[in-house]
Amino acid sequence: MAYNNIIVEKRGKVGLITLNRPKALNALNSELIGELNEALAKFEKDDKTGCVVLTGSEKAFAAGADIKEMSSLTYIDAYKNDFITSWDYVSRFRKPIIAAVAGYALGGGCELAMMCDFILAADNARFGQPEITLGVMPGAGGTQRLTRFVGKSKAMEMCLTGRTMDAAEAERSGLASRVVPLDELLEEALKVAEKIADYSLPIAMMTKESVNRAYETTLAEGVRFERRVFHSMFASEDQKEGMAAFVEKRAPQFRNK
Ligand code: CO8
Repeated sequence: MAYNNIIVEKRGKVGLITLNRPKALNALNSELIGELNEALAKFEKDDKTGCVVLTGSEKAFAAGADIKEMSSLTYIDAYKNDFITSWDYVSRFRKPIIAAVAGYALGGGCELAMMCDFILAADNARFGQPEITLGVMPGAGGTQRLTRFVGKSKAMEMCLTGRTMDAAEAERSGLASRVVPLDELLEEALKVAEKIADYSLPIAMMTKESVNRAYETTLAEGVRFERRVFHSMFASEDQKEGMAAFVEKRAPQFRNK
């Protein structure tokens, strides 16, 4: 299906979603978010999709929520319609999803990238939460997720001053998993996604769920959760295949991928 604000493709077992509002530096408006959610829901249902890459253009992953759309919003409308709640579907997407970020990832763009499982950054990436310069603060998890990624001091400085972080600082402080040259970003993201998609999908999904639990509970509870899920993996044919393949010195052929 054709969308107005995103491009959706399949590359083997990898779903590729490209934010595509070039004239507005991929500013996130409600139509774009609706399309993104619909594309993700389709990939979630599609048995032949094992991982998704979310990317933007070389200049901007996304320069934030669409300020022009948001500027006349009233408190009552924001409250009644629970503004932004539908924007965080990415954080509830159950399959692995990688943000491949080049250029600006500001405000809602930075928040969207942080909702993904990890961020691969191009060397020209710039991350920031500049909402304070607009008389608001981050509203799609920025004050919470950025703090968990980079710690209180950096998150507080970024949210209070609106300063941006370059790719090297983002990698150093744990916001990006890795930095790659701009012209290799998409190729590298797709390569990593293919690798993930080649493993057992349910095992990858359980691994994601378990890592995410680290952000939502105590260490003891998280370790307990991990153990329960780990035990359940011994009921899967892919565990039998993965370990048999190791013992027999051959490549595993996972069935559930
Ligand atoms: N919203 C709407 N339009 C935008 C946005 C935006 N966030 N960012 C850029 N644009 C538009 C510009 O208005 C301009 O359009 P036009 O040509 O019609 O005037 C076009 O994109 C190109 O932008 P610039 O001419 O400004 O390009 P520059 O290269 O000079 O500057 C910048 C690039 C530095 C990125 C600059 O555009 C900028 O500062 N943008 C705004 C960044 C910002 O403040 N982002 C935070 C927005 S608030 C927010 O995200 C709240 C989060 C809420 C939750 C979101 C849920 C996911």
